[in-house]
Order: sequence, then C-alpha cells, then structure tokens
Amino acid sequence: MTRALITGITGQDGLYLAELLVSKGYEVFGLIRGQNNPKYDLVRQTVPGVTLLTGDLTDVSSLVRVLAAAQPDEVYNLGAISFVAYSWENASLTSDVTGKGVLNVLEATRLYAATTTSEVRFYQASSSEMFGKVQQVPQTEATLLWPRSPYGVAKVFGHYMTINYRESYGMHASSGILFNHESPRRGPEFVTRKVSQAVARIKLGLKDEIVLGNLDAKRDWGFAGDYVEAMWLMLQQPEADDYVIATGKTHSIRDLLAAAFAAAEIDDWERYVRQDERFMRPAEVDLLVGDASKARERLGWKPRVDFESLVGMMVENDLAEQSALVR
Ligand code: G4F
Repeated sequence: MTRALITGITGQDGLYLAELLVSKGYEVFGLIRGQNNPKYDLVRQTVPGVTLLTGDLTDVSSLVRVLAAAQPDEVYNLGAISFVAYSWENASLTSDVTGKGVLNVLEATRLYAATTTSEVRFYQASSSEMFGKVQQVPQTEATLLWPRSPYGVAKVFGHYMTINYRESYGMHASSGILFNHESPRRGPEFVTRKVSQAVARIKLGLKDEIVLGNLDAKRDWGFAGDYVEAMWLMLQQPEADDYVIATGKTHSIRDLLAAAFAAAEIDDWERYVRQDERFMRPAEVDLLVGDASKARERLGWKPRVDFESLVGMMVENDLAEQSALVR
C-alpha cells in the first residue's frame, strides 16, 4: 500500500487530494495543527480512514516526528497561509509558514528519506501568484517571477527551495505552479465563493448587495478536483519537474459576477454590486492566464470543468446550503 502524507489536509485541496489518494488505495496521513483543531471532524467525516498527526509547519522537529510516524512514499506540501489579502497584514507570519514552512518540510523529508531505502517523492504547492506583475502572457514554467504580495514572495522562496533540494540532494521534488482553483469547498474569503454565497443569499431574499474590491482583475479559474489529479501525476513521473496547471482561459471579476448571477437566473447583476476600498489590495495581480502545454504533453493532464460549469456548480451548492439554513 503506497503511503502519503498531506500537509494542509483541512483545506479545499487537501480534502480533494485525500479523497483521490484513498480512491487509489493509498494509506493517507494528514498533518494537522493543534490538539483541538476544529477542522479535525471535517476531515474525519469527509475522508474516513485518514490518520491525522499533529505538527506545525513552523516547527521542524514536529515534522521530523510526523514523517517518522507516517513513513510516507509521497509527501504533498499543501499547507500554507493562503489568503493573499491577509499576507500584507501578517507578512512575517506568512513568510514563516508559507515560505520557511516549505524548507522545514523539505528538510524533514530529506532526513526521513535518509533512513529508508525507498525513494520519497515530494510535491510543493507553488502558485500563479508568483507571476504577480506578469512579464509574459500566457505564463509558462519559464516566465520570470515578479511577486506582488508577501504571500507571493513566500511562495517564490518555497518554489526555489524545492528546486534547490532537487538539484542539491537529487530529491524527487516537484513543484506545481497552480493557477486559481475553486470549488464548493472554497473558503468564503476568496472571491469566487464570496460571490457564489452572496448570489445565493440575494436569490433567496436574505441579502441585497455584495461588496467587493477590484472588479477588473483577471484570473484563470479551474476546478480544484481536476487540479489535485495533476499533483498526483507529477509524483508518478520518473523525473521530478515543475509544471504550470491552468485552463488557459482568463475571466475578470465582472465575468464571474455575470456568470454567477446568470446561474441564479438574475439578469441585472450590476444593481446588487458595490465596490469598497476595504477590499482593494496595496498591489494587485491584474492578469493571470496559464499555458499548461507541458502538463498536457508530459502528464497527459487537462482540465475537465470549464468556467461556466464551475461557477454553476458553486452557485447551485450555495443555493442548497443557504436554503437549508433558513428552513
Ligand atoms: O479569490 P482571491 O482572493 O484569490 P487570489 O488572490 O488570486 O489568490 C488565490 O489564488 C492564488 C493562485 O494564483 C493562490 F496562490 C492563493 O492562495 C489563492 O488561492 O482574489 C482574486 C481576485 C483578486 O484580484 C482580488 O483583488 O479577486 C479580487 N477581488 C475583488 N474583490 C477580491 C474581492 N478578492 C477577494 N478575496 N475578496 C473581494 O471582495
């Protein structure tokens, strides 16, 4: 039975990846922070059979202990402070967790790998946020990185540290440069879920407006369930490498609003939307669109869910969830 350790298992991607690996017959271990983590039950209910081990990305000794207990063949490092807006207010903490945390997991994996004869494979969740002020359209694995947020800077550190461990120690360490990926499991602080929840509440007469920041930013949005398959595929390759994972299509926040209101059969969406400085960022990533040709050619990966279906899926889920709350 192949054994996998997932950091960040309580998040959207961690849950989808755990489900995927369990369906493939893996024994799955998840790193979880704190003895009384409120998300403990969520993981147990969503993916029964996963073993949760306590540890912290900022504490390398706890990671050494977790690696020794899990004895994984594959390590997926998804754990991070992942909300970009928060990273300006907590730049130091974000650097520690999202940046140095990667080094801690790499080092714990290297130390653990030295105790076993089998190869331990490592996946790092890099991000399109690293492209920031984009230097090329669309963005590929070779595009110059120009991060625009403390989160993006921390991700660049983790990305290059992963490459450095691959080159210094011959580790099978791969980095997935994932563009925005969403689902009904997305946290409500991210714009897609904020919009799908608000649209559902407006449709049900529970709310009369949605307050947002920049409506002109453009993102390449895919479905998280498709993207975790790419993570797994990367670790099944004979050689470790870096891959852009994206749909190749970009949409503005306005397009997102139009699609979400249309999914709820509301035409005149503009009258429900208000902009507020509070949600503007000190530096914006204006345009992201990825070229995933390398992943398509070498991994045989392609996205299955398009933008309209993704938004429709999220609005439908939130309509059901919000209706159940008022019943
Ligand atoms: O949904 P967002 O917060 O996602 P963002 O910043 O692109 O980051 C996400 O994707 C990255 C991949 O590129 C990940 F690395 C990262 O961890 C995270 O998953 O914001 C998307 C866009 C931004 O341009 C933001 O300014 O939406 C704009 N926006 C406009 N109004 C808003 C809002 N974003 C949020 N969260 N809330 C608003 O009210």
